[in-house]
Amino acid sequence: MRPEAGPVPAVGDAVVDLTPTGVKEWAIRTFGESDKAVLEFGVLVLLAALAAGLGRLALRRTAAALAGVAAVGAVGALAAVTRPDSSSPADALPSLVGAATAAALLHLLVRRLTRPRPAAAPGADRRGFLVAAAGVAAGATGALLLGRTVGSTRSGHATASRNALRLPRPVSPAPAVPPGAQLPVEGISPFVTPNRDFYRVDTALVVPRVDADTWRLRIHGRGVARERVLTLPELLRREVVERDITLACVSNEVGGTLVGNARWLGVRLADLLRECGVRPPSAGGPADQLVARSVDGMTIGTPVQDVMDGRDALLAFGMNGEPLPFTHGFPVRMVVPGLYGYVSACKWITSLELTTFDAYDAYWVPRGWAARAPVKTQSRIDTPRSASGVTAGRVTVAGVAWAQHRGVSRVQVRVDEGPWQDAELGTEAGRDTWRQWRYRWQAAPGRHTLTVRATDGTGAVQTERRTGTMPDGATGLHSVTVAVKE
Ligand SMILES: Nc1nc2c(c(=O)[nH]1)N[C@H]1C(S)=C(S)[C@@H](COP(=O)(O)O)O[C@H]1N2
Ligand SMILES: [Mo]
Repeated sequence: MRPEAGPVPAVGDAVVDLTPTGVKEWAIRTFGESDKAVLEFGVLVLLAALAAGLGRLALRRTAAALAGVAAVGAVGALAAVTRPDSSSPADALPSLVGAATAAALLHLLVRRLTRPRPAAAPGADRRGFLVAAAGVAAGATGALLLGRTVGSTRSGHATASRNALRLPRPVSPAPAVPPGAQLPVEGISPFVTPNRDFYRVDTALVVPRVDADTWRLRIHGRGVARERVLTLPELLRREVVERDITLACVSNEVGGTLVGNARWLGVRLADLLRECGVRPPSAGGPADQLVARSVDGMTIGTPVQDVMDGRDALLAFGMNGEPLPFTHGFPVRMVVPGLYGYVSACKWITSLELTTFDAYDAYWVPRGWAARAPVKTQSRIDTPRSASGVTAGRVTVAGVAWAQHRGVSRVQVRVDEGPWQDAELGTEAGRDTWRQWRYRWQAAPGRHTLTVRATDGTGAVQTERRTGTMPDGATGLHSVTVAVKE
């Protein structure tokens, strides 16, 4: 069975989809990247509590307890078959087989406890019960391990296809990162975020492991004169480009870490669309929204105009010199400079449909997020850290600022309520990436608050007005307070 069809991930995923956005935001804020582990643990705790309750009930009313087991199984089965990535009723099987097994075991265990005791061996039933229960636990563990082994041979195909992937050389390589883009400051975010440190945000409880050999991308919809279905080798044979692009999440709070910069390898999405006969709205094309779908049923809507306006909107298969990691969308994802991830960066992509914003709302839109969401100008102080202590004298304040596709033209720092002072900028690598900055501060003893703001390439200054992440990205200035010692 597909690992995603298991009752725990299926119910967990359904809970994610049904959870009100406010609660989801709270969970991301509170648990960060452990949010999924917390959710799975919650489902397991709930199941354990239900099992204990049904076990007690079974001693008095076995039929009612069996009905309870059936109900739990039905919830799992229903969740599994109604997931958007479920294509077969067989996805109900893990829950149904699990419930049937649970019912049989409950029956067996309860009988052990309630059978009239033979006078000769008082207490034997309790021992019998414990032996049977231990047997059940051992059997369940064995089944789990067997399932894991079978599951790993399945995902073995995906792993093998990723190991076998040889990334092509780009016809249009990214220019070398200018040496001055990386400032020699301890504690600053590196200009290129290593893959293992790159933030991850998605709704998938089980990371999709897609076999590159069977992967397909379908392009269809309004204004598509020539529909296409592409394989990975076909994509790799196209004109390959390499670009440095900073990706940011709309859920990133001011000063947050849901942003990263990588060197992406892929093909230009606009060229591909043009070959399919797609025209942007500005040239009279009938579709203004490009909806990307992923293997796990995510839908992400991007303005066709943005994809085709000449920016480096990519179908990417490489990230920092290696094939995309599974967690970042192997084998192929979208990356569009200047747009938040939830409206541009579909991972594990399988289809691209041309439609309109009027006709279709992508996944996050009915959940209260804006349908269109360009990245807002932001800046962050990486060092010194908030609530840290420094020694009076020269202190280097440094961090990153981003305003993808507009570029960062200026960064300023304010100490307490003082005047804005220009920071030194790292060399610009391009307007689609973040930019490092540093400010040499003559720190006087006491508690001080440092605040940063950026100006984008159009001359617009980052707004001071504080807004939350909902519906289209947080605004406001990042501050840190530090204690300066003599
Ligand atoms: N299939 C899929 N793609 C997705 C998402 C998702 O949940 N599922 N999340 C999006 C969001 S909200 C962001 S911010 C980026 C994050 O990409 P990363 O995890 O590689 O950093 O992926 C986008 N692509
Ligand atoms: Mo996001």
